This record gives sequence, C-alpha cells and structure tokens, in this order.
Amino acid sequence: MADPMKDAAAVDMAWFDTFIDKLMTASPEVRPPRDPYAALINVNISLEEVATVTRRGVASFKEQKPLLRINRAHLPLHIVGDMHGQFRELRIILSRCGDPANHSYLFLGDYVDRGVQGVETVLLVMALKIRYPDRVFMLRGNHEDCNTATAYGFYDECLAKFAPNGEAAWTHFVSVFNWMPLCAYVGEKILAMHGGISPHISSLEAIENLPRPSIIPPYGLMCDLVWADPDNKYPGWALSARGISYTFDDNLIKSFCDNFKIDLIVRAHQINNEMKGGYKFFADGRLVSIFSAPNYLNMKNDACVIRVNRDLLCRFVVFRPKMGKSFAGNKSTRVASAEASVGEA
Ligand SMILES: [Mn+2]
Repeated sequence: MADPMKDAAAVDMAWFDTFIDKLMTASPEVRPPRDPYAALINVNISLEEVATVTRRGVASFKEQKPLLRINRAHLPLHIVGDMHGQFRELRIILSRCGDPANHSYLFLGDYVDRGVQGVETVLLVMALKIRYPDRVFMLRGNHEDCNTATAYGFYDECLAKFAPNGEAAWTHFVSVFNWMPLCAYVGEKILAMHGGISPHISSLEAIENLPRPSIIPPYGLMCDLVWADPDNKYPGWALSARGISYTFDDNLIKSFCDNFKIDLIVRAHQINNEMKGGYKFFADGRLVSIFSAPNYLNMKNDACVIRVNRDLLCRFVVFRPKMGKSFAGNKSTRVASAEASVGEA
C-alpha cells in the first residue's frame, strides 16, 4: 500500500529537481543597458518559487543547530567562500567540483549583495541544501541579514525582480536568513565560519546555543562569527575599521586552535590583492581566508574553493577571471582552473 507521506516527499523532491535544473540550465542573456539588476543569466523566478524554497529552507535549517557538526563520512568536502550574486561563477564552481548529488559542499555565506544575481545564487544553494541535506551545508554570512542586505543591493534586487511584490520576496528571504547556521565543525579538526573567531567563544556549545531566529546583532558572538577579520596590524583583539566587531592577531588564532584542538580555521569575508589564488594564510597556516567570486567588482581577483579530502588534507581549486565576451556562458573556458597542494589540515 502506498505511503502518502512518502509520496508527498517524493513529489516535493521532484519539484526541487525541476527547480535546480531550471537554474543550472538557464541560458545567458544580453544585459540591457542601464538596468543594473537585469539578470546576466536569464532565469525567471516567481514569487511562489521564492516562497516554496524559503519556507522549506526555514524548516530545513530548523533541523540543524547553529553549529553544524560535519563528520568524516561527509568527506571529501568542497568549502566555498563569498559568491556575492555571481550566479554564473557559482554554476561554474558546481560544474568543476562535481554534482552535489554525489559531492559534498560547505558554503560560508555572502550569497547576496554586490553582484546582480543574489536571488538566483542564494536560491540555487538553498534548493541544493534542501534536496541534498546530507551533502550540501550552508552557513550565514554578514550579508544574509536585513540590515546589511538593505544597504548593499539585495533589497533593491528583490524590488526590481519581483515588482510589484518585491517586499514580499524580500520578507521571505529575511525570514530564512534569520535561521541560517553560523559555524561548522568539520571532522573535529577544522572550524569554518564566514567572518572569524570571537572573544565570546567559551566553548563550542556557546555557538550551538545561539538563539534563532535572529538578526545579526551589533555586538557579541553571533556578530563576530560573521564580521570579524584576522589582522596583525594591532595586537590581540582590536576594534575593526569596518565599524563592527574585531580584528584578531596570529597569537589569538594559535591559542584558539590549541584550546579547541583545531588544526585549521577556514573563513571567507575578505578579498584583497594579497590573496593570490583567492586565498591567504595566517598564523603559520592555522587560519586560511578564501574568496570564491572571481573578478569581484571588476577587481580581476582570483577565487578559490578548498577541497578537503578523506584524510583532511586540503587543496585549493583556483578560478582565475577571464575578461571578454568570448567566454560568456561557456563553462569550460570561462575560468582557468589550477590546483595547488598547500598545507595540511
Ligand atoms: Mn562578508
């Protein structure tokens, strides 16, 4: 006899398969002049689709704690940093690193803002997370927040793409942002988050017990996890020039890793011209910053993804920007990729 619950779940997953396929196969379109929010890849997303994915997203995040414990059975794992609405580049990363149906991913947040396809980017990652809950893990960045995303483009993108229902779409997104996990503990050796460590991490349970749903508060543990940066300009904890949270130096990174018996901290949140290959190490290799959006804001920067193998060895998959229209929409030539074996986790 048919199990109605099982049938409903199968129909549900079929819906997500169709939605993922639609996002992965949509064709590039020529961007009309003077429309900064026109999609670079033509995906028409309805308010109903936003409602379905975000509602299921909330339910899916509610099943997880704010600290994700990702065990070794999930290795190998690809760790992806900031995407900032660069939907084409997200599709390239997924094509290059492997189908999430049988390859694991951990995303470190900042899906939206700055780039023009935050809607498509965050919906694709979230749909994959819902469809493959044991393979795709998703953390919150500082841009997955109502205060930040109103200032840096995502709110305006919602208004433009879903007019006259932009506010409704925006509200759906904010409701799911407030439930996203903030930190991942991988193989009991790697700690990953969007921003950095915090003077308020007394134990991993402190992260596990963070209250949700919540906006990102202006102070405290949740704030630091998505906003803090490593920096040796000032000793110890120093107020960040961002105007929120702290910077922390190499000594703090080393003592944190020793106290928590962590080999490596992986975080995102920054790109600058010191980050050749899209990454930079701190504290003698105890912390690495990664950034996964190549040519971010036309900076011509490299980007990378970390591949953690079954022995917790880390490699970088590097994506280099290529300019010009000859590569538009062509997955194989849009980015050059290279691998460099660097350090151990
Ligand atoms: Mn960030």
